[in-house]
Amino acid sequence: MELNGLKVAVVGATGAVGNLMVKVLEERAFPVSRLTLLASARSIGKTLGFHGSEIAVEELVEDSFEGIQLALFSAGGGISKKFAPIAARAGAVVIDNSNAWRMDPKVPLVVPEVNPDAALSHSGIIANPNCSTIQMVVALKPIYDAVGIRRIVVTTFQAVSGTGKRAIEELRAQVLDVMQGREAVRQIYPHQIAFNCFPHIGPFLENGFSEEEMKMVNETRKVFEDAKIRICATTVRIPVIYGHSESINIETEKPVSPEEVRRLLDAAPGVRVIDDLSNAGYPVPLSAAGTDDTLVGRIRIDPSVENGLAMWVVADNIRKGAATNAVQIAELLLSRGRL
Ligand code: NAP
Ligand code: 3JN
Repeated sequence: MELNGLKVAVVGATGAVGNLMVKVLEERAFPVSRLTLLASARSIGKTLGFHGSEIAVEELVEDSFEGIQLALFSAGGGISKKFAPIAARAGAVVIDNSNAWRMDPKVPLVVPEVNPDAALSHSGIIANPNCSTIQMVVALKPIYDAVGIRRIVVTTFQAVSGTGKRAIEELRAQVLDVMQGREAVRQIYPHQIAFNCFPHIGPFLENGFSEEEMKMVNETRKVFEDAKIRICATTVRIPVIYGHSESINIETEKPVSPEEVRRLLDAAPGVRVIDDLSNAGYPVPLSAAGTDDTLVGRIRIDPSVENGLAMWVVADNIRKGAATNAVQIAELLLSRGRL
């Protein structure tokens, strides 16, 4: 296939996120002249469809990036740590979905609706934040800009697709096991996930928080360029396949009414307000799944603090939370003549 466009590689193309990256490149008609699909040796022999062609998956090796202009990575932090600099040295712009480079001061951490200009200062690698961070900052940035935010308390309700394709299979298999009276088999998670939930995402750290919780704290501070904003996160895994939900309480610098917040969010890029209580109108994972919007509802005063607001935010964790955000960064670079 020879089309006008860029030579693009997707690293981790056979995974939950990588697969969707290929789909999102196609859906958004991103200009691709040649697509290289990379994964482990286990995937040799597999193919993926792209614009009507079947493309063979290749094994990721050090020479994989010759001639590549854009490399989208989603094969985990270890692979990104080793191969993103190799791809960048070969001349590619890397957009990395892992935790490997997010907090490196030389690497921009970008959500196009929130801090697009940061992307322009890259030196070969740009990082995508964690999915839970992305949807939170998309929803909060318009409020942050209008009235300032001093403090955030967030509890997440995260879908199993955030853990990858094997976790999706684990939930499906456990649901069948339980419904058919068998014991649920656990392989990925520390507890049964079917008909259950647990406040445990990533390893626990010495401060008692999980790694996922501290990602939300540190990444939000970096994206907002605000080292002082106070944040407390609790991240919870729930038996949903696609769509992370977040209950968010904020303390703003200046007072703001729920009506004004609805108006600000209605005008914000990438945000859809669904807040119609009389018709059970609020976001749910099943309405976010398969879309690229960040859905916000249940916007109300939090009377427990001065200038308090509470809201409920839902997005498709592997679309806006990962694949779509990465492709949007590439589109942003292209539109600014930086790709
Ligand atoms: P997944 O479904 O388990 O897929 C993992 C992918 O990595 C597969 O394509 C796999 O290839 C590939 N891979 C594994 N080991 C490899 C190796 N040694 N060499 C080359 N490729 C290798 O996981 P996922 O859910 O797509 O997530 C992948 C990564 O994306 C995560 O580890 C995380 O860093 C990132 N992620 C980010 C977010 C976010 O919040 N922005 C959300 C989810 C995931 P095989 O099929 O050949 O094994
Ligand atoms: O669990 C989720 O819902 C999101 C998971 C993200 C994730 C999973 C494994 C490794 C990450 C991430 O994006 O932070 C990583 C990682 O790159 O460290």
